[in-house]
Amino acid sequence: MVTGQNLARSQALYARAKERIPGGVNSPVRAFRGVGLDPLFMERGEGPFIYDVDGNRYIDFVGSWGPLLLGHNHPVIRAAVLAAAEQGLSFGAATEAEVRMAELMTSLVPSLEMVRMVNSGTEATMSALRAARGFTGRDKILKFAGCYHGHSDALLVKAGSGLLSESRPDSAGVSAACAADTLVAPFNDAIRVEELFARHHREIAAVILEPIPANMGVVLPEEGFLAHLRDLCSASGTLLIFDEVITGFRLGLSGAQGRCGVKPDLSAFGKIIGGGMPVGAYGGKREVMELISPLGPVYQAGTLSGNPVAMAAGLAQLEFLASHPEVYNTVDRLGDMLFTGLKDILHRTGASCTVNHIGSMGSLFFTNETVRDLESAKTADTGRYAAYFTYLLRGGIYQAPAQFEALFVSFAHTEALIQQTLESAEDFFRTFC
Ligand code: KE4
Repeated sequence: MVTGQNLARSQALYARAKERIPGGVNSPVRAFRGVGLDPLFMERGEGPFIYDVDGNRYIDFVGSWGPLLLGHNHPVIRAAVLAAAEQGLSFGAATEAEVRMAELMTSLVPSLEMVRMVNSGTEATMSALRAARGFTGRDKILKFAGCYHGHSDALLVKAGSGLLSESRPDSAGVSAACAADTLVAPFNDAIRVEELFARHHREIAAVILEPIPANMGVVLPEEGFLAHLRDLCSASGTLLIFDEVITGFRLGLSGAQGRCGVKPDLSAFGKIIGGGMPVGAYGGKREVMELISPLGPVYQAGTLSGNPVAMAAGLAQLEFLASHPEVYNTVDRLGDMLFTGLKDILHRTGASCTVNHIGSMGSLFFTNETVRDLESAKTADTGRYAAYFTYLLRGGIYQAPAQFEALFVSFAHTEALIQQTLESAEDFFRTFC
């Protein structure tokens, strides 16, 4: 239990970090600006727990933002990484592990005929878009407000995640010319999408979306929305790209596309396929992927793409999931216990919040509106979220330090830990709401 919270070493490290690293962090959302606190510096993870540099232990619902479906420091993943490292860290040459990863991913996801490894989700979505533009010969892309696809220029338009916690959905430094080819529609707004297709008929190379967004908080696609996008894209020669960096292999072995029954032309992956190491991937139809260099004219490359140690981590996690599919029953059941439990607490305490969830991921929004897109998500009271975050943190529960993110349950979490979290949440709502 964390009381009083000695944070001396985090504070000292933060003071040093701010001198040499922008904002003291290597990724904005880690700065805790979304909750008005100084960032914690973490030192160790074990199963469902993460430990800060002052020795405080937390039940971890961030899970490195999604990769750790099996929890921190899983013995199977650790052993695979150590064994791979014994052989060498990087060769800049093809290795067997990359072949096994490509064969495993394409065997699990029906829409994946070919796949290319990269080093991050940003690279995966950026490269998938380039493949779509190369395949169609078109320039425009259509994304959805509040979806976050990493920080490539064309996609930093009305983006989610850390940009929302900085209350600006666009980034400085993205040229007007670049942004001009990016069309934006509200998520779940099929009519607006139809209008954009009508106006830019056969100019749109790709529609890219998180099929189940998690970067404005978790938002669920309304009945028929994904299928309608599929039909619109098929009718106009536009490629449908699912960004499954979060949902891939979290919502099942064939991700959100398997759960929703809609087949994209290309998909982007990351997080879980790296087992905690830097890995991304993009892939899909063979006729598109065969345009990728060295086969075709769409260039894409990476010094550490398919890195053998990273492949070992990702393969260890994916092979474990493929041979233990019951993991999904467990994480979905624990996710349901957490998010349904939160809904019951809101009902009992009359707190004006709403919960969106699916499987082992979900979000608690401090608004009583139905959250179905970015505009409704932004009605959330981020100040009250910050108070909730801080209260639970003091109780030893670590959630996303920002309202517009997701909570992630792992295979390492237990019913007792979910119950402890629910009791802390109920204490908060009974005390402050
Ligand atoms: P990376 O480049 O951070 O590996 O992946 C970018 C990305 C792409 N697509 C989706 C759906 C994503 O969620 C992400 C990154 N997710 C954020 C958390 N929402 C990463 C955390 C961070 O930015 O530090």
